[in-house]
Amino acid sequence: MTTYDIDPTSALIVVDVQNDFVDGSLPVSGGAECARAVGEYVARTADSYQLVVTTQDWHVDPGHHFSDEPDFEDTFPPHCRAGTEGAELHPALDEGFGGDFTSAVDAAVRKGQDNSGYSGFQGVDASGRDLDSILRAHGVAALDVIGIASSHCVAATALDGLERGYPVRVMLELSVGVSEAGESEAMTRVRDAGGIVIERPAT
Ligand code: VGL
Repeated sequence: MTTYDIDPTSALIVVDVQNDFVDGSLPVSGGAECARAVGEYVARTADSYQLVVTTQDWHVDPGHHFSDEPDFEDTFPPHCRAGTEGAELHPALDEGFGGDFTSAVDAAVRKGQDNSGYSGFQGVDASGRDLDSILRAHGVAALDVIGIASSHCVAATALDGLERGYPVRVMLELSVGVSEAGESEAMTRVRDAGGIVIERPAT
């Protein structure tokens, strides 16, 4: 795995590494490998970050986001229903971490209760604090965004972060997309908005 220079004032945002996106109702190819790699990465780097934050899709009634005839771009099979097993963080995070992954997590936000909820910035923690407030309260000055899916929630979180003035990096080695084309289009948008996208190393 690549070694990244980490700004000690930055936060790591681990986006939606949830059961449904790995081996549940909306599996993303490479999800399990991604979850394990994220676990390993966090084991190695959690102390180097100002903050480690997880996001979770947490759908109650997300309207047209759920469809019986999904196009996998704007509409999807039902997934990550609030309170279900499918919405929990995937256990490969623990395997990669070598223990309880959540022991390294400083804040956890849930999003998408009544909408598509692509961006982690739509998320709130258990006490109702939104992601931006959490980051500002901890003096976070930059973001590394990784997870599932690069084509959707990783990209939306990165774009929202840039819009709020945070320098943002996306590490694709620690992310997977719903499709290659979707990932590539989304990462072009992130770059165009001023973000840094770090490609997967050649294998
Ligand atoms: C996501 C597709 C549908 C994501 C969420 O977490 O990137 N992708 N809903």
